Amino acid sequence: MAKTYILGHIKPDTDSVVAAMALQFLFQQEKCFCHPNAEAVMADPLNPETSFLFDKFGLKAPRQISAADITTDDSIVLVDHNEESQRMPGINPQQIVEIIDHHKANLNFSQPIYMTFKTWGSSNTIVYFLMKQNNVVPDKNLASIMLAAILSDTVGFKSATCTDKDKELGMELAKLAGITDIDGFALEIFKAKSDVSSLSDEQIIRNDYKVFDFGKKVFIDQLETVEQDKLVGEKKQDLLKAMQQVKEQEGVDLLFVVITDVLKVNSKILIIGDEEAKVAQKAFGGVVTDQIIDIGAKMSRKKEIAPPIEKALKQ
Ligand SMILES: [Mn+2]
Repeated sequence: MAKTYILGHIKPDTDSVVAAMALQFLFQQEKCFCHPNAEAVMADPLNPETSFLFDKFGLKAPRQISAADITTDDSIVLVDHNEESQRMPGINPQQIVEIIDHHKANLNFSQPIYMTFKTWGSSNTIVYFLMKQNNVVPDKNLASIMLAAILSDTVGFKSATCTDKDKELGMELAKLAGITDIDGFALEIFKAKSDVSSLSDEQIIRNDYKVFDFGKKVFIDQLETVEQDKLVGEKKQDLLKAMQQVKEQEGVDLLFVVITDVLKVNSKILIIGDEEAKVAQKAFGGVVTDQIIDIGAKMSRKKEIAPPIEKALKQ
């Protein structure tokens, strides 16, 4: 029997993996989606945060597959991504029948498909919304990790991408999960995410980076952590050295490393050169001191950090 594979993006985060599992649950409960033989799968292994959550709730991770495992009769549902650069390499776009996502769309398909796009903070908010529309209720463990995924993607309901819908539906999931101490749960997730003890200095610089083309090539890495003091303190010199190496390896014009403290709701940027200092001061105001600039409560690279840098470069 032909299968429907539900796939999150490559190098999946908690939102991606859990949304695929939640969709599998929904498709199995509700026949109107016409995916009777659906399976959540993933392209790469779990990250440390997601592993922590699966251990905590005793859940099994989806199977890891490659495009070669998908036969020509099978269908594909994408969740938490849509662009080709984010998809499992080698999958045939003609087999994609449906997309559920909260990112900017960049699509050009030759066939009509089902699409559910919302500008909410987490794909799991969208999947739970679809569950509610169809009177499907997730079990306690699934509700727990769906809440975890929303808290992870919205930095505990605090990021600029978080909407009222994320809070409203997140609170409903908390009730189903029997979780009352939401801040405590969020802190546990942040600690799992920000455990940098196993990462090398270069891995920290490459932890979560994007290279933007703002006329100049700008590398922006972001680390969400509860240990900001340590990273901009005792680890600063080592990180600055690694930044210089990565800058040369990548051949970028500017390189920034943003250390975001998710509890204090504060970001500090490590500054390696005069050019970076000039651009950062123009973009955020304030002054670079000892190769650090404090940019206050800005936490979203997409909405609050990359746009001012782009603007400063174009002035
Ligand atoms: Mn997401």
